[in-house]
Amino acid sequence: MKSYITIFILSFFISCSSDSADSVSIPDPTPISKPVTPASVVKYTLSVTAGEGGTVSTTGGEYESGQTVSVTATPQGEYLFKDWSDGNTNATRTITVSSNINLTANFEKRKYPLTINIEGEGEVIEEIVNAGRTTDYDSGATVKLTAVPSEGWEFVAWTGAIESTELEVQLLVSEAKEVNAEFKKILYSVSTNQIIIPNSSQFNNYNIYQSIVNITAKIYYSNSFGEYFIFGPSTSSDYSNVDSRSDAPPAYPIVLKKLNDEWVLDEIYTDAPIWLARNFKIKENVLVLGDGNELGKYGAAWESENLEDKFKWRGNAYIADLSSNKISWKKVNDDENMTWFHGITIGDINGDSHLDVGGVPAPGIKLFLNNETNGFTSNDELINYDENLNIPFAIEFEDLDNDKLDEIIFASYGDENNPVSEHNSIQIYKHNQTTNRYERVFFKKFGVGSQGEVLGATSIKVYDFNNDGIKDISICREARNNDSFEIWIGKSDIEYEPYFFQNLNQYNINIKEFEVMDVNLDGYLDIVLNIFMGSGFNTSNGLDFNKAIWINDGKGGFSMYNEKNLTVDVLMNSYTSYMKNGVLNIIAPHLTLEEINNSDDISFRFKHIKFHLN
Ligand SMILES: [Ca+2]
Ligand SMILES: [Ca+2]
Ligand SMILES: [Ca+2]
Ligand SMILES: [Ca+2]
Repeated sequence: MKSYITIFILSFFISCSSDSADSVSIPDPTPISKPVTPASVVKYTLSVTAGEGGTVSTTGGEYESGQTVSVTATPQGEYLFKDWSDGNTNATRTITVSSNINLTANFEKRKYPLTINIEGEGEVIEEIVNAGRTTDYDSGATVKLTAVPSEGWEFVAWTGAIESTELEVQLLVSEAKEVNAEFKKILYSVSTNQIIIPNSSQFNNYNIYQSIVNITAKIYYSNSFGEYFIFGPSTSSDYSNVDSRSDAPPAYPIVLKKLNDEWVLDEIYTDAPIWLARNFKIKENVLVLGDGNELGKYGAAWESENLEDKFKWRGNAYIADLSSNKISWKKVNDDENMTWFHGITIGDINGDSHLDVGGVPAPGIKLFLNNETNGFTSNDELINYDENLNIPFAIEFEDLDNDKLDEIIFASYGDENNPVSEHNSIQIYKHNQTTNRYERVFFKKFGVGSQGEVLGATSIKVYDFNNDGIKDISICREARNNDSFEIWIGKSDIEYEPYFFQNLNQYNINIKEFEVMDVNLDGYLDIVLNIFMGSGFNTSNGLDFNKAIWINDGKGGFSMYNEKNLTVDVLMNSYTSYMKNGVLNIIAPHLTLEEINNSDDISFRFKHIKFHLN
């Protein structure tokens, strides 16, 4: 700053004296009355200094006005001459001394280009760690490079002037250098966190264990309070052959919550006791969960000659309000109407906008109308069902024709002893204004059953799989060793054509239902199977999630995801899937029976895999 002031005074002075170039005109500060003295030689001081990184040929001295002085600035080492403090950029210059002058020669470090090439999606942050100013011969700056992958990408390596796989590296810039930062798309990531369930006399630890590891009714949901996961209740296998359910303590829904990116125990709800939760449905923040337990000493009582035996498999259905930070549960049925709720659904079948509940298969088709304040009323008469037909095993309420009233969709389990049964069929019932009952309006067989084994329907899910605005129907089926799923494409007026069938036996996997979501973000809904066993899934290299993910071709046909190998070396007992922020999430517990006893806390691992498939 000081040098600029000097310059300013100098130029002001020159402009004032431009009309008398042969003499120096100095404003006389002395009073006029003072005697005039003879003119003496005027001297000025020239001061020349060198900034960091160089020298100057002279440091200056006292000069008579008008005298000229030549000065040269010389850089040293890795420095270059930049300029003089008065803005002059000539390293050697001639100065005419006509006032006091202070001049500094400025030098700067020689600059080498550092070229950074980025492959993939991410950025590189450059920071100077050490400008290298302590010695004359320091040849450059040390630069810290930090690789920052974009969301969904990961850093691979530095190549070029530096070879490293570390995110942070340091590089000495002593010559022109080129560095490449390579990022690649994340295919998947796995995280694990430990969850503790404190020991309590309220709960049976073996029931908790069974609830955690059982494959069915694993429910993810989110609301404005966060993300939650429910372990649908399941009782210990110790109770599989009890005389009655009263000899088997029920299990309870265990709810986890995601806090700061970690799953933690939120609550165990004792007001929804269930022996084995099988199917569920969430609609408008309301969950319906049905007890599909198969407890009883008759074992596979479904095949018993005695009709009463199969009816022993009964339990309760609950609806749950999922809109809050805590769940409130409401029992749907009374004790008279306990049902083997293998299939369960929720929807509005009487047009009052309150969500009603349907359950199958035993005993028969159960319909519960929601009176809101007074709870539910059993009303099986609302449907005109021919009891000579097979009892449906899977049920769904969905408004297929957009008239604001749900249709009732069934798929039966089939009957190996009855060749004219409704094997691999679907049937649809629509409310009839005249009879004021649900009457059958559609029935068709897929025809696959004729290939041999009877395929039993275990779930029905309605989505528009070919994006034509008409809802389509997907069915999950099971058989002894032949699970499958199929797609029925909707035509207008509640007419369905069997379109796609996938037998899973050839892949050596067994499934319990599936979730529907667009995993590759192409706008078409895909299917993620809930695989629970099979050498095709549990391979020596890990769990083969390719076999779980089936990609929609846009028409409602599906093929196994094969773009990349999704085998993940991870241990888990069961899992569920959901999409969040364009990423396929698989969440699953890992716990072994050896880790359980009835008197200690339960500590288990909760796994979270994120697949980036688009
Ligand atoms: Ca209703
Ligand atoms: Ca309708
Ligand atoms: Ca459609
Ligand atoms: Ca898709």
